[in-house]
Amino acid sequence: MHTPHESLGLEQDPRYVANVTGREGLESGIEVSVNPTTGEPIAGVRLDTAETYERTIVEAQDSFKMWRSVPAPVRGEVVRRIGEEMRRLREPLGELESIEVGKIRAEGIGEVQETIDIADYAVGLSRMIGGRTIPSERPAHRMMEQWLPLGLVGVVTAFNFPNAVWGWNAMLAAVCGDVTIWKPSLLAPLTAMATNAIADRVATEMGYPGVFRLVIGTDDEIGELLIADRRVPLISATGSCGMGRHVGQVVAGRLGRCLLELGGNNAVIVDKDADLDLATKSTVFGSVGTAGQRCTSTRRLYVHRSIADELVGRMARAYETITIGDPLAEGTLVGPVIGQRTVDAFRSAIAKAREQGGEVVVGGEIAEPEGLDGWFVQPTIIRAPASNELPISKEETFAPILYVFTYDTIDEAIEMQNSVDQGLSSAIFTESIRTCERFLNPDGSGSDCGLAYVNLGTSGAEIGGAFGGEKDTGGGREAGSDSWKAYMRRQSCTINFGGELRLAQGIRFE
Ligand code: UN1
Repeated sequence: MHTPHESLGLEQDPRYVANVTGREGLESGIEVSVNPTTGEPIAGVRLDTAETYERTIVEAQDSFKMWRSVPAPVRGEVVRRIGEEMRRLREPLGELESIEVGKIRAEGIGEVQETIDIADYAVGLSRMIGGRTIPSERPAHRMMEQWLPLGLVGVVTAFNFPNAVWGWNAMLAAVCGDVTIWKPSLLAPLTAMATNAIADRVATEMGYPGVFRLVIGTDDEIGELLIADRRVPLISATGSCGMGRHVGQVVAGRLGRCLLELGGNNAVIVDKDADLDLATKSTVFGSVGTAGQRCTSTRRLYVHRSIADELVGRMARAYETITIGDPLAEGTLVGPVIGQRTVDAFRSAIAKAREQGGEVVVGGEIAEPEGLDGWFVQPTIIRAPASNELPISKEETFAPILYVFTYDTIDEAIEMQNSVDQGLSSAIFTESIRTCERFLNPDGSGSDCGLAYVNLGTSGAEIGGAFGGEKDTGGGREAGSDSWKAYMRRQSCTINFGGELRLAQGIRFE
Protein backbone atom coordinates (compact mmCIF):
# COMPACT_ATOMS: atom_id res chain seq x y z
CA MET A 1 0.00 0.00 0.00
CA HIS A 2 2.66 2.51 1.06
CA THR A 3 6.33 2.28 0.16
CA PRO A 4 9.33 4.12 1.61
CA HIS A 5 9.93 7.40 -0.20
CA GLU A 6 12.76 7.31 -2.71
CA SER A 7 14.39 10.41 -1.19
CA LEU A 8 15.50 8.14 1.66
CA GLY A 9 17.72 6.21 -0.74
CA LEU A 10 16.96 2.80 0.74
CA GLU A 11 17.24 1.21 -2.69
CA GLN A 12 20.91 2.13 -2.80
CA ASP A 13 21.71 0.32 0.43
CA PRO A 14 23.31 -3.07 -0.31
CA ARG A 15 21.37 -4.58 2.59
CA TYR A 16 18.03 -3.61 1.07
CA VAL A 17 16.08 -6.35 -0.70
CA ALA A 18 13.12 -5.11 -2.71
CA ASN A 19 10.26 -7.33 -3.82
CA VAL A 20 10.14 -9.79 -0.97
CA THR A 21 7.26 -12.17 -0.61
CA GLY A 22 7.41 -12.43 3.17
CA ARG A 23 8.56 -16.03 3.06
CA GLU A 24 12.31 -15.42 3.00
CA GLY A 25 12.82 -16.15 6.68
CA LEU A 26 15.95 -16.15 8.73
CA GLU A 27 17.56 -19.17 7.02
CA SER A 28 18.19 -17.04 3.98
CA GLY A 29 19.78 -14.35 6.12
CA ILE A 30 17.07 -11.90 5.08
CA GLU A 31 14.67 -10.38 7.55
CA VAL A 32 11.42 -9.11 6.13
CA SER A 33 10.02 -5.90 7.50
CA VAL A 34 6.25 -6.06 7.66
CA ASN A 35 3.75 -3.21 7.58
CA PRO A 36 1.64 -3.70 10.74
CA THR A 37 -1.26 -1.83 9.16
CA THR A 38 -1.70 -4.31 6.33
CA GLY A 39 0.33 -7.32 7.36
CA GLU A 40 2.15 -7.06 4.02
CA PRO A 41 5.92 -7.19 3.58
CA ILE A 42 7.56 -3.84 2.85
CA ALA A 43 11.07 -4.96 1.99
CA GLY A 44 13.79 -7.28 3.18
CA VAL A 45 17.04 -6.58 4.92
CA ARG A 46 20.19 -8.65 4.56
CA LEU A 47 21.34 -9.48 8.07
CA ASP A 48 24.78 -9.12 9.53
CA THR A 49 26.72 -12.23 10.45
CA ALA A 50 29.42 -12.81 13.05
CA GLU A 51 31.91 -12.12 10.29
CA THR A 52 30.48 -8.80 9.13
CA TYR A 53 30.03 -7.80 12.77
CA GLU A 54 33.70 -8.43 13.41
CA ARG A 55 34.69 -6.38 10.39
CA THR A 56 32.46 -3.53 11.53
CA ILE A 57 34.08 -3.41 14.95
CA VAL A 58 37.62 -3.58 13.62
CA GLU A 59 36.93 -0.76 11.18
CA ALA A 60 35.09 1.22 13.85
CA GLN A 61 38.19 1.17 16.02
CA ASP A 62 40.08 2.96 13.24
CA SER A 63 37.22 5.39 12.75
CA PHE A 64 37.36 6.18 16.46
CA LYS A 65 41.08 7.01 16.30
CA MET A 66 40.35 9.45 13.48
CA TRP A 67 37.18 10.93 15.03
CA ARG A 68 38.48 11.50 18.55
CA SER A 69 41.20 13.80 17.22
CA VAL A 70 38.66 16.01 15.40
CA PRO A 71 38.03 19.07 17.63
CA ALA A 72 34.69 18.85 19.44
CA PRO A 73 33.20 21.99 17.80
CA VAL A 74 34.06 20.52 14.39
CA ARG A 75 32.31 17.31 15.43
CA GLY A 76 29.43 19.59 16.39
CA GLU A 77 29.44 21.04 12.88
CA VAL A 78 28.98 17.53 11.47
CA VAL A 79 26.06 16.99 13.84
CA ARG A 80 24.61 20.35 12.83
CA ARG A 81 24.55 19.25 9.20
CA ILE A 82 23.02 15.91 10.17
CA GLY A 83 20.28 17.83 11.95
CA GLU A 84 19.72 19.91 8.80
CA GLU A 85 19.44 16.78 6.68
CA MET A 86 16.99 15.28 9.18
CA ARG A 87 14.97 18.49 8.86
CA ARG A 88 14.94 18.13 5.09
CA LEU A 89 13.86 14.48 5.26
CA ARG A 90 11.62 14.78 8.30
CA GLU A 91 8.41 13.94 6.48
CA PRO A 92 9.53 10.92 4.41
CA LEU A 93 11.38 9.56 7.42
CA GLY A 94 8.40 10.10 9.70
CA GLU A 95 6.15 8.45 7.13
CA LEU A 96 8.49 5.48 6.91
CA GLU A 97 7.93 5.06 10.65
CA SER A 98 4.21 5.05 10.04
CA ILE A 99 4.65 2.37 7.40
CA GLU A 100 7.05 0.25 9.39
CA VAL A 101 5.89 0.57 13.01
CA GLY A 102 2.39 2.00 12.60
CA LYS A 103 2.82 5.37 14.31
CA ILE A 104 0.34 7.96 13.17
CA ARG A 105 1.86 10.52 10.84
CA ALA A 106 2.09 13.32 13.42
CA GLU A 107 3.90 11.05 15.82
CA GLY A 108 6.29 9.68 13.19
CA ILE A 109 7.24 13.18 12.15
CA GLY A 110 7.35 14.23 15.81
CA GLU A 111 9.85 11.51 16.48
CA VAL A 112 12.19 12.75 13.77
CA GLN A 113 11.76 16.21 15.29
CA GLU A 114 13.05 14.75 18.54
CA THR A 115 16.23 13.69 16.75
CA ILE A 116 16.53 17.17 15.24
CA ASP A 117 16.14 18.66 18.72
CA ILE A 118 18.84 16.49 20.23
CA ALA A 119 21.11 17.28 17.28
CA ASP A 120 20.67 21.00 18.02
CA TYR A 121 21.37 20.33 21.66
CA ALA A 122 24.51 18.36 20.79
CA VAL A 123 25.78 21.16 18.56
CA GLY A 124 25.66 23.57 21.50
CA LEU A 125 27.17 20.96 23.76
CA SER A 126 30.11 20.52 21.40
CA ARG A 127 31.29 23.99 22.46
CA MET A 128 30.46 23.54 26.12
CA ILE A 129 31.82 20.17 27.20
CA GLY A 130 34.06 21.28 29.99
CA GLY A 131 35.73 20.12 33.11
CA ARG A 132 36.07 21.69 36.50
CA THR A 133 39.10 23.24 38.05
CA ILE A 134 39.40 22.08 41.63
CA PRO A 135 41.47 23.79 44.33
CA SER A 136 44.51 21.74 45.27
CA GLU A 137 45.59 21.43 48.87
CA ARG A 138 49.20 21.85 47.76
CA PRO A 139 50.91 25.08 46.71
CA ALA A 140 51.93 25.33 43.05
CA HIS A 141 49.60 22.53 42.03
CA ARG A 142 46.64 22.62 39.75
CA MET A 143 43.82 20.12 39.80
CA MET A 144 41.32 19.85 37.01
CA GLU A 145 39.17 17.29 35.36
CA GLN A 146 38.80 16.67 31.68
CA TRP A 147 36.33 14.62 29.70
CA LEU A 148 37.72 12.40 26.99
CA PRO A 149 36.14 10.40 24.20
CA LEU A 150 35.13 6.94 25.37
CA GLY A 151 35.36 4.79 22.23
CA LEU A 152 32.76 2.60 20.59
CA VAL A 153 29.22 2.98 21.87
CA GLY A 154 26.82 0.09 21.28
CA VAL A 155 23.27 1.35 20.93
CA VAL A 156 20.48 -1.22 21.12
CA THR A 157 17.05 0.17 20.30
CA ALA A 158 13.47 -1.07 20.45
CA PHE A 159 10.93 -0.97 17.62
CA ASN A 160 8.82 1.81 19.10
CA PHE A 161 11.27 4.70 18.79
CA PRO A 162 13.37 3.55 15.85
CA ASN A 163 14.80 7.00 15.15
CA ALA A 164 14.85 9.28 18.22
CA VAL A 165 16.36 6.88 20.73
CA TRP A 166 19.27 6.37 18.35
CA GLY A 167 19.38 10.17 18.00
CA TRP A 168 19.65 10.75 21.76
CA ASN A 169 22.61 8.41 21.87
CA ALA A 170 24.32 8.95 18.55
CA MET A 171 24.19 12.76 18.47
CA LEU A 172 25.69 13.04 21.95
CA ALA A 173 28.19 10.24 21.31
CA ALA A 174 29.29 11.98 18.12
CA VAL A 175 30.12 15.32 19.72
CA CYS A 176 31.79 13.42 22.56
CA GLY A 177 34.15 11.86 19.99
CA ASP A 178 32.71 8.35 19.98
CA VAL A 179 31.72 5.99 17.19
CA THR A 180 28.23 4.52 17.37
CA ILE A 181 27.46 0.89 16.59
CA TRP A 182 23.70 0.72 16.31
CA LYS A 183 21.77 -2.53 16.61
CA PRO A 184 18.13 -1.69 15.88
CA SER A 185 15.11 -3.86 16.48
CA LEU A 186 14.39 -6.36 13.71
CA LEU A 187 10.85 -4.98 13.72
CA ALA A 188 12.09 -1.62 12.41
CA PRO A 189 15.23 -2.19 10.35
CA LEU A 190 14.22 0.06 7.44
CA THR A 191 13.78 3.16 9.58
CA ALA A 192 17.15 2.41 11.11
CA MET A 193 18.80 2.01 7.71
CA ALA A 194 17.33 5.26 6.44
CA THR A 195 18.24 7.12 9.63
CA ASN A 196 21.78 5.86 9.87
CA ALA A 197 22.35 6.45 6.16
CA ILE A 198 21.56 10.14 6.62
CA ALA A 199 24.13 10.54 9.40
CA ASP A 200 26.73 8.43 7.64
CA ARG A 201 26.30 10.22 4.33
CA VAL A 202 26.67 13.67 5.87
CA ALA A 203 29.70 12.70 7.95
CA THR A 204 31.35 10.92 5.00
CA GLU A 205 30.82 13.89 2.70
CA MET A 206 32.49 16.08 5.29
CA GLY A 207 35.48 13.73 5.38
CA TYR A 208 34.59 11.62 8.41
CA PRO A 209 33.44 8.20 7.26
CA GLY A 210 32.56 5.38 9.61
CA VAL A 211 31.43 7.37 12.66
CA PHE A 212 27.86 6.06 12.46
CA ARG A 213 27.60 2.33 12.01
CA LEU A 214 24.75 -0.09 11.84
CA VAL A 215 24.67 -3.80 12.54
CA ILE A 216 21.38 -5.50 11.83
CA GLY A 217 20.92 -8.96 13.19
CA THR A 218 19.26 -11.20 15.71
CA ASP A 219 19.52 -10.68 19.45
CA ASP A 220 20.91 -14.18 19.83
CA GLU A 221 23.77 -13.67 17.44
CA ILE A 222 24.61 -10.01 16.88
CA GLY A 223 23.10 -8.77 20.15
CA GLU A 224 25.12 -11.24 22.21
CA LEU A 225 28.33 -10.45 20.35
CA LEU A 226 27.85 -6.74 20.90
CA ILE A 227 27.04 -6.79 24.59
CA ALA A 228 29.91 -9.18 25.38
CA ASP A 229 32.44 -7.21 23.32
CA ARG A 230 35.21 -5.68 25.42
CA ARG A 231 36.02 -3.33 22.55
CA VAL A 232 32.69 -1.59 23.18
CA PRO A 233 33.04 0.25 26.51
CA LEU A 234 29.44 1.47 26.67
CA ILE A 235 26.23 -0.35 25.85
CA SER A 236 23.15 1.85 25.80
CA ALA A 237 20.12 -0.39 25.58
CA THR A 238 16.40 0.28 25.38
CA GLY A 239 13.84 -2.48 25.75
CA SER A 240 12.11 -4.73 28.23
CA CYS A 241 13.19 -5.22 31.84
CA GLY A 242 14.03 -8.84 31.04
CA MET A 243 16.29 -7.81 28.18
CA GLY A 244 17.94 -5.17 30.38
CA ARG A 245 18.59 -7.60 33.20
CA HIS A 246 20.45 -9.85 30.78
CA VAL A 247 22.37 -7.02 29.10
CA GLY A 248 23.25 -5.54 32.50
CA GLN A 249 24.69 -8.83 33.72
CA VAL A 250 26.71 -9.54 30.60
CA VAL A 251 28.13 -6.02 30.48
CA ALA A 252 28.86 -6.04 34.23
CA GLY A 253 30.64 -9.38 33.76
CA ARG A 254 33.21 -7.64 31.59
CA LEU A 255 33.14 -4.51 33.76
CA GLY A 256 31.79 -2.46 30.90
CA ARG A 257 29.42 0.44 31.24
CA CYS A 258 25.71 0.18 30.74
CA LEU A 259 23.02 2.74 30.15
CA LEU A 260 19.65 1.05 30.48
CA GLU A 261 16.28 2.48 29.57
CA LEU A 262 13.82 -0.32 30.25
CA GLY A 263 10.16 -0.82 30.96
CA GLY A 264 7.80 1.66 32.48
CA ASN A 265 4.50 1.24 34.25
CA ASN A 266 3.54 4.86 34.45
CA ALA A 267 0.72 6.31 36.47
CA VAL A 268 -1.29 9.50 36.48
CA ILE A 269 -2.83 10.76 39.71
CA VAL A 270 -5.84 13.05 39.35
CA ASP A 271 -6.65 14.84 42.56
CA LYS A 272 -9.98 16.30 43.61
CA ASP A 273 -9.14 19.87 42.60
CA ALA A 274 -7.70 18.97 39.17
CA ASP A 275 -8.66 20.64 35.91
CA LEU A 276 -10.58 17.66 34.54
CA ASP A 277 -10.54 18.84 30.97
CA LEU A 278 -6.77 19.03 31.00
CA ALA A 279 -6.46 15.76 32.88
CA THR A 280 -8.74 13.96 30.40
CA LYS A 281 -7.01 15.21 27.27
CA SER A 282 -3.53 14.56 28.62
CA THR A 283 -4.35 11.10 29.92
CA VAL A 284 -6.01 10.07 26.67
CA PHE A 285 -2.87 11.02 24.75
CA GLY A 286 -0.68 9.33 27.36
CA SER A 287 -2.56 6.06 27.25
CA VAL A 288 -3.58 5.67 23.61
CA GLY A 289 -0.82 7.65 21.85
CA THR A 290 1.52 5.38 19.83
CA ALA A 291 -1.16 2.71 20.48
CA GLY A 292 0.10 2.46 24.05
CA GLN A 293 3.53 1.38 22.86
CA ARG A 294 5.75 3.99 24.46
CA CYS A 295 7.86 3.16 27.46
CA THR A 296 6.27 6.33 28.85
CA SER A 297 2.65 5.38 28.03
CA THR A 298 0.15 5.87 30.83
CA ARG A 299 -0.89 2.46 32.13
CA ARG A 300 -2.46 3.28 35.50
CA LEU A 301 -4.78 6.06 36.60
CA TYR A 302 -5.42 6.93 40.25
CA VAL A 303 -8.44 9.14 40.71
CA HIS A 304 -9.74 10.81 43.85
CA ARG A 305 -12.96 9.07 44.88
CA SER A 306 -15.03 12.26 44.64
CA ILE A 307 -14.35 12.70 40.91
CA ALA A 308 -13.72 9.13 39.79
CA ASP A 309 -17.02 8.52 38.00
CA GLU A 310 -16.92 11.91 36.34
CA LEU A 311 -13.37 11.46 35.04
CA VAL A 312 -13.86 7.87 33.89
CA GLY A 313 -17.04 8.97 32.09
CA ARG A 314 -15.17 11.73 30.27
CA MET A 315 -12.33 9.40 29.37
CA ALA A 316 -14.69 6.73 28.08
CA ARG A 317 -16.52 9.28 25.92
CA ALA A 318 -13.20 10.45 24.50
CA TYR A 319 -12.12 6.86 23.79
CA GLU A 320 -15.33 6.19 21.91
CA THR A 321 -14.56 8.96 19.43
CA ILE A 322 -11.04 7.75 18.62
CA THR A 323 -10.47 6.75 15.00
CA ILE A 324 -8.46 3.56 14.74
CA GLY A 325 -6.97 2.79 11.35
CA ASP A 326 -4.34 3.61 8.76
CA PRO A 327 -1.70 5.66 10.57
CA LEU A 328 -1.10 7.76 7.47
CA ALA A 329 -4.74 8.67 6.98
CA GLU A 330 -5.97 12.07 8.11
CA GLY A 331 -7.88 11.86 11.38
CA THR A 332 -6.48 8.54 12.61
CA LEU A 333 -5.44 8.75 16.25
CA VAL A 334 -4.55 5.13 16.86
CA GLY A 335 -2.70 2.98 14.35
CA PRO A 336 -1.89 -0.72 14.60
CA VAL A 337 0.16 -2.40 17.28
CA ILE A 338 3.39 -3.92 16.10
CA GLY A 339 2.29 -7.52 15.60
CA GLN A 340 0.44 -10.63 16.65
CA ARG A 341 2.45 -11.03 19.85
CA THR A 342 1.16 -7.69 21.05
CA VAL A 343 -2.40 -8.64 20.17
CA ASP A 344 -1.96 -11.83 22.19
CA ALA A 345 -0.48 -9.93 25.13
CA PHE A 346 -3.38 -7.46 24.96
CA ARG A 347 -5.95 -10.26 25.01
CA SER A 348 -4.25 -12.11 27.80
CA ALA A 349 -3.94 -8.98 29.98
CA ILE A 350 -7.63 -8.22 29.52
CA ALA A 351 -8.63 -11.79 30.35
CA LYS A 352 -6.49 -11.67 33.49
CA ALA A 353 -7.88 -8.30 34.51
CA ARG A 354 -11.41 -9.68 34.20
CA GLU A 355 -10.49 -12.75 36.26
CA GLN A 356 -9.06 -10.46 38.90
CA GLY A 357 -12.29 -8.51 39.19
CA GLY A 358 -11.54 -5.68 36.77
CA GLU A 359 -14.41 -4.20 34.78
CA VAL A 360 -13.90 -3.25 31.15
CA VAL A 361 -15.39 0.24 30.80
CA VAL A 362 -14.55 0.73 27.15
CA GLY A 363 -12.68 -1.29 24.50
CA GLY A 364 -11.34 -4.70 25.34
CA GLU A 365 -11.57 -6.19 21.86
CA ILE A 366 -9.57 -6.58 18.70
CA ALA A 367 -10.30 -3.75 16.26
CA GLU A 368 -10.95 -4.40 12.59
CA PRO A 369 -10.73 -1.19 10.61
CA GLU A 370 -12.20 -1.66 7.17
CA GLY A 371 -9.91 -2.96 4.48
CA LEU A 372 -6.89 -3.36 6.74
CA ASP A 373 -5.53 -6.80 7.64
CA GLY A 374 -2.96 -5.70 10.18
CA TRP A 375 -2.90 -5.86 13.96
CA PHE A 376 -5.32 -3.52 15.66
CA VAL A 377 -6.74 -3.41 19.16
CA GLN A 378 -9.26 -1.14 20.83
CA PRO A 379 -7.90 1.32 23.37
CA THR A 380 -9.20 -0.03 26.65
CA ILE A 381 -10.10 1.28 30.09
CA ILE A 382 -10.43 -1.20 32.93
CA ARG A 383 -11.66 -0.26 36.38
CA ALA A 384 -10.07 -2.08 39.26
CA PRO A 385 -12.32 -3.69 41.88
CA ALA A 386 -13.12 -1.69 45.02
CA SER A 387 -10.21 -3.36 46.82
CA ASN A 388 -7.81 -1.78 44.30
CA GLU A 389 -6.25 -5.24 43.97
CA LEU A 390 -5.46 -5.87 40.32
CA PRO A 391 -2.16 -7.77 40.02
CA ILE A 392 -2.04 -7.58 36.21
CA SER A 393 -1.63 -3.80 36.52
CA LYS A 394 1.84 -4.36 37.97
CA GLU A 395 2.98 -5.69 34.62
CA GLU A 396 3.84 -3.61 31.62
CA THR A 397 1.67 -4.74 28.70
CA PHE A 398 2.85 -2.86 25.62
CA ALA A 399 -0.65 -2.04 24.40
CA PRO A 400 -3.28 0.66 25.02
CA ILE A 401 -4.76 -0.61 28.28
CA LEU A 402 -5.41 1.79 31.15
CA TYR A 403 -6.25 0.51 34.64
CA VAL A 404 -8.20 2.87 36.88
CA PHE A 405 -8.04 2.95 40.68
CA THR A 406 -9.74 5.13 43.28
CA TYR A 407 -8.14 6.73 46.33
CA ASP A 408 -9.03 8.92 49.30
CA THR A 409 -5.76 10.56 50.35
CA ILE A 410 -2.84 11.79 48.31
CA ASP A 411 -0.43 9.73 50.40
CA GLU A 412 -2.35 6.63 49.46
CA ALA A 413 -2.27 7.60 45.78
CA ILE A 414 1.49 8.18 45.82
CA GLU A 415 2.07 4.91 47.60
CA MET A 416 0.06 3.03 44.98
CA GLN A 417 1.76 4.83 42.12
CA ASN A 418 5.15 3.83 43.57
CA SER A 419 4.09 0.24 44.22
CA VAL A 420 5.31 -1.24 40.93
CA ASP A 421 8.75 -2.54 39.98
CA GLN A 422 9.31 0.02 37.25
CA GLY A 423 10.11 3.70 37.86
CA LEU A 424 10.09 5.62 34.62
CA SER A 425 7.38 8.27 34.43
CA SER A 426 4.70 9.70 36.69
CA ALA A 427 2.24 12.57 36.66
CA ILE A 428 -0.20 14.42 38.85
CA PHE A 429 -3.06 16.74 38.03
CA THR A 430 -3.81 19.26 40.74
CA GLU A 431 -4.34 22.97 41.20
CA SER A 432 -2.99 22.81 44.75
CA ILE A 433 0.57 23.82 45.43
CA ARG A 434 0.61 21.59 48.50
CA THR A 435 -0.39 18.50 46.56
CA CYS A 436 2.05 19.36 43.80
CA GLU A 437 4.92 19.74 46.26
CA ARG A 438 3.89 16.60 48.11
CA PHE A 439 4.29 14.73 44.80
CA LEU A 440 7.71 16.32 44.15
CA ASN A 441 8.83 16.43 47.80
CA PRO A 442 12.62 17.01 47.83
CA ASP A 443 12.92 14.53 50.69
CA GLY A 444 12.21 11.80 48.11
CA SER A 445 8.87 10.71 49.58
CA GLY A 446 6.92 11.70 46.47
CA SER A 447 7.11 10.07 43.06
CA ASP A 448 9.92 7.51 42.84
CA CYS A 449 10.25 7.84 39.07
CA GLY A 450 12.92 9.38 36.86
CA LEU A 451 10.30 11.65 35.27
CA ALA A 452 7.64 13.54 37.22
CA TYR A 453 5.07 15.79 35.58
CA VAL A 454 2.54 18.19 37.03
CA ASN A 455 -0.53 18.94 34.92
CA LEU A 456 0.98 17.01 32.00
CA GLY A 457 0.74 13.38 30.97
CA THR A 458 3.46 10.75 31.45
CA SER A 459 4.69 10.65 27.85
CA GLY A 460 6.16 13.21 25.51
CA ALA A 461 9.34 14.30 27.25
CA GLU A 462 11.36 17.16 25.77
CA ILE A 463 14.98 16.34 25.03
CA GLY A 464 16.39 18.99 27.38
CA GLY A 465 15.94 16.92 30.53
CA ALA A 466 17.75 13.71 31.36
CA PHE A 467 15.47 10.88 30.25
CA GLY A 468 15.26 7.59 32.11
CA GLY A 469 14.02 5.94 35.25
CA GLU A 470 14.72 4.13 38.47
CA LYS A 471 14.24 0.62 39.84
CA ASP A 472 13.60 -1.95 37.09
CA THR A 473 13.64 0.81 34.49
CA GLY A 474 17.40 0.46 34.78
CA GLY A 475 18.72 3.77 36.11
CA GLY A 476 20.18 5.10 32.85
CA ARG A 477 19.78 8.66 31.64
CA GLU A 478 19.80 9.73 28.02
CA ALA A 479 19.22 12.95 26.06
CA GLY A 480 19.63 16.30 27.83
CA SER A 481 21.02 17.74 31.07
CA ASP A 482 24.37 16.08 31.84
CA SER A 483 23.55 12.72 30.21
CA TRP A 484 26.52 13.32 27.87
CA LYS A 485 28.85 12.30 30.69
CA ALA A 486 27.95 8.65 30.09
CA TYR A 487 29.59 8.89 26.66
CA MET A 488 32.94 10.17 27.91
CA ARG A 489 35.59 9.14 30.36
CA ARG A 490 36.60 11.45 33.14
CA GLN A 491 40.18 12.15 33.99
CA SER A 492 41.24 13.93 37.17
CA CYS A 493 44.47 15.71 36.40
CA THR A 494 46.94 17.14 38.90
CA ILE A 495 49.84 19.28 37.72
CA ASN A 496 52.75 20.26 39.90
CA PHE A 497 54.14 23.48 38.47
CA GLY A 498 56.50 24.17 41.39
CA GLY A 499 59.89 22.59 41.73
CA GLU A 500 59.22 20.54 44.83
CA LEU A 501 57.71 17.20 45.60
CA ARG A 502 54.76 17.71 47.90
CA LEU A 503 52.72 14.69 48.91
CA ALA A 504 49.02 14.88 49.55
CA GLN A 505 47.65 14.38 53.04
CA GLY A 506 50.80 16.13 54.33
CA ILE A 507 52.85 12.92 54.17
CA ARG A 508 56.57 13.47 54.63
CA PHE A 509 58.81 10.97 52.89
CA GLU A 510 62.34 12.19 53.35
C1 UN1 B 1 10.31 5.41 24.48
O1 UN1 B 1 9.13 5.10 24.45
O2 UN1 B 1 11.22 4.52 24.54
O3 UN1 B 1 8.78 10.86 26.44
C2 UN1 B 1 10.79 6.81 24.38
C3 UN1 B 1 8.39 10.29 25.42
C4 UN1 B 1 9.28 10.33 24.20
C5 UN1 B 1 10.27 9.22 24.24
C6 UN1 B 1 9.71 7.85 24.46
N1 UN1 B 1 9.93 11.60 24.15
O4 UN1 B 1 7.31 9.73 25.36
